[in-house]
Amino acid sequence: MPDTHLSHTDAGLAARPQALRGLLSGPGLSFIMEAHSGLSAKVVQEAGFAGIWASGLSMSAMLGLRDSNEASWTQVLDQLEFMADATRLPILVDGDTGYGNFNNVRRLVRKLGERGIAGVCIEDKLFPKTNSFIGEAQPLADVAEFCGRIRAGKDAQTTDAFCLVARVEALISGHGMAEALRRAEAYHHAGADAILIHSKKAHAGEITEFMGHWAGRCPVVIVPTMYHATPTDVFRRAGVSLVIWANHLLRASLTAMRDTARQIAGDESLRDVEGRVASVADIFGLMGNDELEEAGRRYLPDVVLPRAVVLAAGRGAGLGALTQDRPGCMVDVRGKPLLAHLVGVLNGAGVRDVTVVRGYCKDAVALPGIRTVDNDGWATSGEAASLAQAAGRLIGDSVVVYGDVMFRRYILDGMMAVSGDIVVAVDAAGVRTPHPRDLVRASRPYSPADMDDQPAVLASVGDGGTEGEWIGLLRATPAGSAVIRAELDAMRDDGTLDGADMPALLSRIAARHPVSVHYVTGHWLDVDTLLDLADARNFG
Ligand code: SPV
Ligand code: MG
Repeated sequence: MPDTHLSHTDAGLAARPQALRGLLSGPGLSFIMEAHSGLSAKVVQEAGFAGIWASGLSMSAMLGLRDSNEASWTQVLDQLEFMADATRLPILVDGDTGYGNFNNVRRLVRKLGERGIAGVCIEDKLFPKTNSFIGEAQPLADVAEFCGRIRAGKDAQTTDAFCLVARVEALISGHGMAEALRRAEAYHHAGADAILIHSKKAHAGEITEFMGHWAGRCPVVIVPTMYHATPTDVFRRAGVSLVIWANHLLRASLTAMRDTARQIAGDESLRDVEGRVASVADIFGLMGNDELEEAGRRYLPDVVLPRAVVLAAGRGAGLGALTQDRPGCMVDVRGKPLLAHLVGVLNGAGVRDVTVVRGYCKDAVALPGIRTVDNDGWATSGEAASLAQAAGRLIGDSVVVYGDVMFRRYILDGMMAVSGDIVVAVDAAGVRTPHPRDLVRASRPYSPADMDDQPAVLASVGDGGTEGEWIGLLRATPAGSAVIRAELDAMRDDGTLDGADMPALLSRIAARHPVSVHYVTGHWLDVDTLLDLADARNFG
């Protein structure tokens, strides 16, 4: 199981609060790192931190908001849920003031518990809060009232180990050390599990002084954002329990995002950025795509998605000089190879696994997302031999298509709906000069009233039939694919494979096994000649 779901058993929900409690009250100094999203939470875990600070400042900024309770507390809860799902780490939430009075705090604590959040820190200020580093002398909460918030929170916790940290703002607000200690003492007595003593001085003097007076009454948490130059050993020697690195992933990502955005805006290119940014493979890895694939193998039915074999070994000599250094399937049609259009239509119809049989100028046949097999004997063999090279891909639901055709996707969608193990698309319109070799003889002609509930049956291809022209496209069920493979084997055995084209193969199959005819009327073309190519360029 990845870190994507916490167990909702009582033990599962208690594990993370227990881990945070261990960081607060264990021996020595511990560290937790800010996160503000599922992604940043994963980064914190990957770096080896033992816990997460769900920073109010960072979570607000992540939403494009100010750290002034502009995000509602349920919106914060949603962010926390993503973070908790993304990691195994205990999360200490920056709960600001608790979003109101004692009543808001106890509701917050209950909801945090339900989401497996380990603890909350509430600060002794007033709702709506202002970030501690803005302005001077922010008003503080009344001590007794704030103690009520602490008691209500502790009474509402759903697991014993849940941690409530009380944050003392007296030093930041200019009320001095005595007031800070008075408040810390009161909050400790009200049931706080730890005190967060906050300071905005550029040195740690206030912190070490506080620690001296406090003398280990309960664990102390600090946020050294402003006194960042202080050596960590100073905190260790002073007896601090937990250091929060409060906002550094947000700030680091802001710098990186700005640099990258400016560079791309200026260059109008990705050239100098690629390699400096995380790869998409990195993102897939961090999000646990492997686990999803593995789970798919466990839970999805064993479905083999439809595959296609594209027969593209011939030169396409009718295109003249255009095929001097590439086969016809790679000739440009409106800015991309003819084959790319064909693969796009196949993909659009849900056929993602496309194998292209190459022959003439095979190295020129390269497109993202296709597999290739080679018919190196393409010059002396025919289409059946090419298909035989790809017989290993002809399993399950499959499509076989010539590499020089273009057709509207609805034709393939329509073929998928026709019953029969093997279905061929036949153009009945006769609007163009048909290739004699592809002429179809069928059990009945096309009728405009044809509703396809009784498909015509193929008799033969290429012996002068008048029912239409095979457009170079067939589809087969798993059983149909097996029939085609068996026929290819039989042809190899009887020595006819190398000399056979697809019409010969189809005629042989039709003599033994019903092949359904799906009639179409136009909306496809093949590119044999320069005239065809001109048509293809208008085939929008
Ligand atoms: C936060 O990270 O939102 C904090 C810490 O509250 S600080 O901004 O340093 O006050
Ligand atoms: Mg905050």
